[in-house]
Amino acid sequence: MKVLVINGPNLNLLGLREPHIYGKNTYKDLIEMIEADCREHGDEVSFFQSNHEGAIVDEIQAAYGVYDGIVINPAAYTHTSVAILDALKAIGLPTVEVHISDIRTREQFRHFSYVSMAAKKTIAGEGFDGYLHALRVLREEE
Ligand code: CA2
Repeated sequence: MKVLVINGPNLNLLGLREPHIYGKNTYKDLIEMIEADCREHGDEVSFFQSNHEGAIVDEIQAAYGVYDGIVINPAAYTHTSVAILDALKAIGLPTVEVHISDIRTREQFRHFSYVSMAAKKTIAGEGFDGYLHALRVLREEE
């Protein structure tokens, strides 16, 4: 499987702030964990992180015909971005949404996700392991 892992705004700061919510491991640790898992399963993985909504839309559009699936943590854009939702719907690739924290038990404004309308599954509250869970869901699709 060829998979693209997209992370949205501020996730490059993982491990540097708010460890009580997002853990103490860094974005680099996250990538290394996913790379090791993909190596083990013979999957090809690419990563994209951006703080810019349009850049994420561009990356999703460019994924069409290149990848078999997408794992996305849209971060704050989860709760605001019809543009990311539309891009995911437009390309139609199997997509799994991941949140490190449990957005269902946090502030009310985090309970709603636009992106979930384009995702075959939403995984929340499993920490970094949620990304590995998402990869398992995509593999089941194959
Ligand atoms: O739980 C998640 O993964 C979120 O997608 C993270 C977003 C938040 O807006 C969503 O509601 C839930 C925030 C990412 C910010 O990441 C930081 C990492 C370290 C320090 C500060 C922020």
